[in-house]
Amino acid sequence: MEIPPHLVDILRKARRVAVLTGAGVSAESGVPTFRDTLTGLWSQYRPEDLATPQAFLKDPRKVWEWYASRRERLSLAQPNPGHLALAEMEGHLPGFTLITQNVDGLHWRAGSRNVIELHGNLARVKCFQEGTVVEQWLDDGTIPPRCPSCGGMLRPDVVWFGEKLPPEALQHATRASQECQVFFSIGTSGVVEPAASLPYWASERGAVIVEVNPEHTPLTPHADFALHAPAGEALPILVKRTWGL
Ligand code: BV8
Repeated sequence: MEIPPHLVDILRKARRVAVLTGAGVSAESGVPTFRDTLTGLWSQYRPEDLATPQAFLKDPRKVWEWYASRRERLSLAQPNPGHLALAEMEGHLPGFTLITQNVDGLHWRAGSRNVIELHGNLARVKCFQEGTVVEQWLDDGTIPPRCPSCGGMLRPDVVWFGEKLPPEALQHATRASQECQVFFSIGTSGVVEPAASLPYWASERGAVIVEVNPEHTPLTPHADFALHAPAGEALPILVKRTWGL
């Protein structure tokens, strides 16, 4: 996999870099991408039909069990070389912001620190009524489990379709996108808003846009560099070529 020498020069001079990741960066950790999360058991549903408050109210057990099965699968997953390369990149740059759409927590586990979780985190659970995060609850077999303080249903602490993103996270991500010199879009189909707009905010302010994705996406024509390779292959080579150790 060749890294354009011009990109290496740009990265070496960069002071502020922003990265947006999607499900593709976790694919090599065995976490199905969102579009194919619905293989097998869930293939008859569209993600948008399960990851919504309406779907949860209509069939709380089914939605809770979908997330429980994803949590289960995640417990077997490890950060892959793509996650690790991003954690290493952070250490080489004065300003580095990692904005993720993923809810799998793998960037944290890989050692990344300045992480913005735009869509929440699968490992956290909150009360559907109060919106407060709940650490412990009575596991009496009731599905979904109930909030210890108000008896309401518990739900995963993720942002569903039709729900607002955490305002401070979105603000922070937008600012990082507008202030960076280089913006990476890695492993995302660039469909889901408002995350999908972040690269355009960066490009509008003159940032160099780098896409890492084996497939073509709506962003590809707007990217200054498009690395058509898996993140777990391209990112370690990029980091080594730029800050070689
Ligand atoms: C909001 C958490 C407003 C839950 C997620 C137009 C029409 C209809 C609806 C809308 C619209 N415009 C905006 C909307 C609303 C909607 C939306 O964008 N819909 C889409 C479908 C059009 N957006 C929302 O609802 C957002 N909220 O807008 O609120 C509002 C305002 C005020 C008051 C109330 C409301 C909330 C969106 C967040 C939804 N939650 N996740 C959960 O995970 O269960 S989204 C979920 O799907 C992911 O988090 C992620 O964001 C998205 C999947 O996208 P990707 O990550 O890109 O994954 P995907 O599988 O698509 O692609 C993987 C890519 O990786 C591919 O390109 C593949 O080629 C590549 N790849 C594969 N292997 C590799 C690889 N790349 C590199 N290396 C590899 N090895």
